[in-house]
Amino acid sequence: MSQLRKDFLWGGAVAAHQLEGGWQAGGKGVSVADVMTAGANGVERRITDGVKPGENYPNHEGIDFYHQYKSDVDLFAELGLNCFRTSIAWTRIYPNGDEAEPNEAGLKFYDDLFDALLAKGIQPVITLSHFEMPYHLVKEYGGWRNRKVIQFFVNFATTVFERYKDKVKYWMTFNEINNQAEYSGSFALFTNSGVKVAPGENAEAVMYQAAHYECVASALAVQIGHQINPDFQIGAMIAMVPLYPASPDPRDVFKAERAMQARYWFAEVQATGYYPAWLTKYQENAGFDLDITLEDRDVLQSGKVDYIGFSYYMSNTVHAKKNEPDSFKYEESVDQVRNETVPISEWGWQIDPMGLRYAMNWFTDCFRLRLFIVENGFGAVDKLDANGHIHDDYRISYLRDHIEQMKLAVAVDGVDLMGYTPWGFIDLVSAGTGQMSKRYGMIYVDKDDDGNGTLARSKKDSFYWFQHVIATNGEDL
Ligand code: P53
Repeated sequence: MSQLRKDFLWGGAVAAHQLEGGWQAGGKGVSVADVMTAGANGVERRITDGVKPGENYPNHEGIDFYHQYKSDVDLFAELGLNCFRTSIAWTRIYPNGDEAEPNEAGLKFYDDLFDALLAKGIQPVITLSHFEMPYHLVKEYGGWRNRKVIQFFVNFATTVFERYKDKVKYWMTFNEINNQAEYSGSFALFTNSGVKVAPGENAEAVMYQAAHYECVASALAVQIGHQINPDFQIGAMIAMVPLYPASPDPRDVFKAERAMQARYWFAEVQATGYYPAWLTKYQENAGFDLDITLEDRDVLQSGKVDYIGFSYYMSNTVHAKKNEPDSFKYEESVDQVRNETVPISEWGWQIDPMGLRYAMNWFTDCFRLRLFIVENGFGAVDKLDANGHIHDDYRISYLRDHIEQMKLAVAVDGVDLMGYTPWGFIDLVSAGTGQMSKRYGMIYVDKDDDGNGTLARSKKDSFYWFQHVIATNGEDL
């Protein structure tokens, strides 16, 4: 007897901008992902001021899923998936974001994709906003720092809820809405919120404002979605990176507590409808002038999410500074230290399978909601053997170790888990670096970091391994 539920959702996860390509096909508008160049390991992607000639924008072609989805869906079916997590590119539906009417060609694309999936018994699981908002909303409105963007998002959400109400049951509002807790760099604020911080501006205050509008927009979408179809399950989507104290020193322990609060209040607002007390106090003490109205607070209360979707790749460790302020303010870029008890990937991500069990327990303790692991995986360089095959035992062992911990959380700790969709199960463009060579896939895609390659698909060893895992409902790892 499997320890996992009979209707467990076994899938794979991707995002529109990282695999579709076709960046101008069918009237699609320019998204924030379309103005991000390719970086490298340790080299940040640049955000250009619009699309510039001569730059390498890896998302423009992605892996050409826009044109190849039919044969890809056949492969997904062969793998045995019963669900497929992707996002709807906002710019296919509303190319600029502020139009009155949606773009029919974009709507039709997702009709065709969802039909192809459903014909194979694969349910779509849809993220509304996954790092791909219309660039026009950045230029004209300043991204999510502007309250007007709430209405544009609600229009988009309403359009796709109505259109796909009989094809999609599982939704999420904002992908990894909490990445922007790291507000000191340009990446997370831009990908989450289409926000560029001007010189002299307080990035932290801007982040709290943008994230607040997103939480309001998310709550409105939850309300509207439930009116359109009461069977909809609409979740939050949180990047879960547990933060451990570097030592038993009470200052480190409290630092870790504050760090967890700072990274996960987004989940609290979406799950409970309330801002946590520490944050309201912190914002007050910092003197941030935030537009958070009483009406907004009502909206948050009436649009609570049905489940917590989350990604899990790694854990991190934090320590208190020598002169820690009373607030114990968490600064992601300076407060982390290397945890020597766990190994790291080539990209410096700390590999910690047990952290997944910890995270599942933590979420359950806090919110009493069902959980859905909607991303997990190992980014690694794959090498073809003489016959062109990839023997990715390192990926299999990463996934096996995490699934084992996931099963313990269910069987021993009683966590209510809906499903598991490993990230990038078909190779795609990395969000963080724009590389192809940081691969997560069980399906290999022949394309390199410079954009060369045939785009041909082939199965890695992990494909056959995961196929068997699904067939046994996770019993045989
Ligand atoms: P890449 C940072 C930390 C954890 C997850 O990431 C993250 C990020 C952003 O880089 O992003 C999620 O491609 C995200 C996906 C992304 C995936 O994790 O940088 O939801 O879009 O591709 C893996 O290796």
